[in-house]
Amino acid sequence: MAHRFVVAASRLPVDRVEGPDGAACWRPSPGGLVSALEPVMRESGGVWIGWSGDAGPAPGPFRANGLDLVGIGLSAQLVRDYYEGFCNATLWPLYHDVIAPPEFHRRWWEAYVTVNRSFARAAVEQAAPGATVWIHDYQLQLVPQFIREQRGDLRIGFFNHIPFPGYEIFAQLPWRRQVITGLLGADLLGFQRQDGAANFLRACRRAAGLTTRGSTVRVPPDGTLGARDVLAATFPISIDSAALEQIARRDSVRKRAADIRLALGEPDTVLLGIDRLDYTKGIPHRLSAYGELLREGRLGPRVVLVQVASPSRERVAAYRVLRDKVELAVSRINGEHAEVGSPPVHYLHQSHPREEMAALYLAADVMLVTSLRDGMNLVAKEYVACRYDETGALVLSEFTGSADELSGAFLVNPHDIEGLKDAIVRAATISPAEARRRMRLMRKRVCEHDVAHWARTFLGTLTRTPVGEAAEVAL
Ligand code: GDG
Repeated sequence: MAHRFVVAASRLPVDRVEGPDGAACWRPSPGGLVSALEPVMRESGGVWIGWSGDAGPAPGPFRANGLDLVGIGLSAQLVRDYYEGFCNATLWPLYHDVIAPPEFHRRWWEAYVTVNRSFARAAVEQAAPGATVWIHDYQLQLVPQFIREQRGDLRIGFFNHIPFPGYEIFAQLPWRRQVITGLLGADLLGFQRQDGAANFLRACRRAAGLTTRGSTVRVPPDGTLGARDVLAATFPISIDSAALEQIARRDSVRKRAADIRLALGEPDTVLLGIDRLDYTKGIPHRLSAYGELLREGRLGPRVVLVQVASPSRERVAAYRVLRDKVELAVSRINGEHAEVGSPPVHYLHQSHPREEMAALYLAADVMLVTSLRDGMNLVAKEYVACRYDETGALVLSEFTGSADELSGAFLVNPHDIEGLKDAIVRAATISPAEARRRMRLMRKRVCEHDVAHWARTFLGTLTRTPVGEAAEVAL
């Protein structure tokens, strides 16, 4: 099949579920990325290459939810070595400033190369002459090179959803040079923040001895990639703000938000945290600050924290350790401060439908985002999108990409527990006029710079990047 637009992302935009007759079928797993790329996929006859999330053979090319999809199969061994190992226990901690110690195993690296080759093979098979290929995230950093070596005619873009670390940290990676070469197969490399792009350019100079000029890396003619210029630039990702606001405005969702407050015992202040249960999100820091505030009585007696911690990467050791740590901290706070029927922390280790998430955002007076490192953090933007009545306050870590854009937030260094406590108190006691002023600022940004704007800007830049006879993607 020849497609003019090819997306390669670690996961397919669908989940395999069991149908009523017991047969496997596919259910859309709606996410920001698929809603951003769907219009381009439809207009340009695009295809999405990804892994289903289960060990086993590839499902083969199929259509689901109106999209052409190609599955990549991973054996149980590759799931362990590539996904749980190199992606989640090497690259993820390394790229998040070694909050957890990264592990380096040669077997995991070999699995990473193998899986990246499978993705590249599928992309080469699917791409029409001159097609545009957009590769996503740290799981697929070698795919640009593996495609480029076979197809000089394609226009290749890569977007890194997580931070790209400073060179002192990146330099620990035994395969740093191979990763740089892998990425340099692309014509355009997109990063969430300026420091990500700058860190990458520095890594090109230091790890690979290449020359950079401004935002451009010069790839020399002696390698397998041919002499080319590669552009590294910043494209902060966003959300489908209008669609989420529409959900938040539904009567059923507003009613559910009111019911949540009622179920919480109609407190004066509802604080909310929503995160994948991940050590990058700073959940223990948030709980420490909240526990101390309760002890000091600075938030008054009628306050609750709802902490949604959606299950994530449960087979990776560091995530099991974090879960125990968080659950111990929650029990300690509740043990010290609860009265019968009214715990000060409501902890939900569960995933929720989108409508319930919107209701939670509506029910919260203060949203807490305390990541220690986060490429963007979409939760912060989702909270803002839901607050169409311009109420509510956001406490936001300065170590998120969102902090560059959401100037109406109370910015915090989550390691500074005193500073974090002060910010929570200020956010919880904000005047309605001040809250409106801050929220209006943030809403303007999130509404104008939505995920469609992100995709348009990236693809617009990619199609203007000179490359042989490449075709234009319909935007
Ligand atoms: C990576 C980068 C970057 C969470 N729990 C539930 C649920 N979610 C949704 C949220 C939000 C998404 O998951 C999480 O996005 P984040 O941006 O907060 O974080 P990561 O998962 O770490 O994402 C990050 C992002 O990629 C995009 O480039 O911003 O920095 O780490 O949309 O709403 N959704 C539902 N139920 C849940 O229980 N429905």
